[in-house]
Amino acid sequence: MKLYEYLIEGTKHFTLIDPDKSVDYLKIAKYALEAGTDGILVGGSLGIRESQITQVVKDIKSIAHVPVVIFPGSISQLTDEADGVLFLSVLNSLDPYYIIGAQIQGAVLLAKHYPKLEVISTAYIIIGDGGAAGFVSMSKPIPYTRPDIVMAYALAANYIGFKAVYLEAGSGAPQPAPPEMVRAARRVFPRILIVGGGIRSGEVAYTIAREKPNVIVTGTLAEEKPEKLGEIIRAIKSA
Ligand code: 1GP
Repeated sequence: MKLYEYLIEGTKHFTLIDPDKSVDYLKIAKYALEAGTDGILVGGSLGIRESQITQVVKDIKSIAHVPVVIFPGSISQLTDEADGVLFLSVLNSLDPYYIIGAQIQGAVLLAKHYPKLEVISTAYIIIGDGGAAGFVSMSKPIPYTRPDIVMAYALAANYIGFKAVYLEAGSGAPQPAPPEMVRAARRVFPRILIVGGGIRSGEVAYTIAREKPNVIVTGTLAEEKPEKLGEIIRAIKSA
C-alpha cells in the first residue's frame, strides 16, 4: 500500500525518533512497536547527518512492520531506506529559505538520488511554543488562542494542493495544539492532517483524536516515558 493511502485512512499514532537525542533509538522503536504504534517518523531539528539517518532508518526498518518516514529538519536528512518523506514547507516561517529555499535543494536531491522515495508534500504550520522547530525555522508561531489563523493557513494549504498539513506545537511543548485548532484545520483540509508537540497523556490524545486528524505524533514521551505509549495509543483508537 502506498504511504499516502496508509496515512489518509483513520486516525493513526506515529512515534517520532530524533537520532540526535536518542542513542537508544532501537530500544525506543521496539517499545513503540510493541505498544502498537502505526509508524515511525525519523528526523530532528539539529545535528543529524545523512550517514546517520541512513543507518537509523535501516536499523528501524529491520524490526518494523509499519512505515518508517523521514521527517527532515534539513536537506541532509534524506535516505532511500525509508518508505517516504514528509516534504516540509514551513508556511509561517519569516525566512524564505524554510518555505522554498531548502525545498528546491531537497527536490533536486530527491529526483537525482532518491527517486523511489514517496514524497508527501506537507504544509508545516507552527503554533504556540514552537520548540526547536519553530526557532530554527525562523517561524512566527500562531498563538494558541487563534484557531481562525490556523484555519486560514490550512485553507491556503488546501488550495495550494499540499498532500498534508502538520500542526506542530514543537517537540516538548508545554501545551499541545488545542482541540479547537485541530477542528479548525480539519474543517477545511480534506487530505492528511498530522498533529504533534506536547502530547503526553491519554486524555489529551483522546480530545485531539476526537477531532479526526489522520496522524497524532508523540516523540518526547517515547524517549522519557515509553511505558505511557500504550495509554496514548489506546486513547487514540477509542476516540
Ligand atoms: C515534534 O510533533 C513532534 O515534531 C512531537 O512532539 O516530542 O512533544 O511529542 P513531542
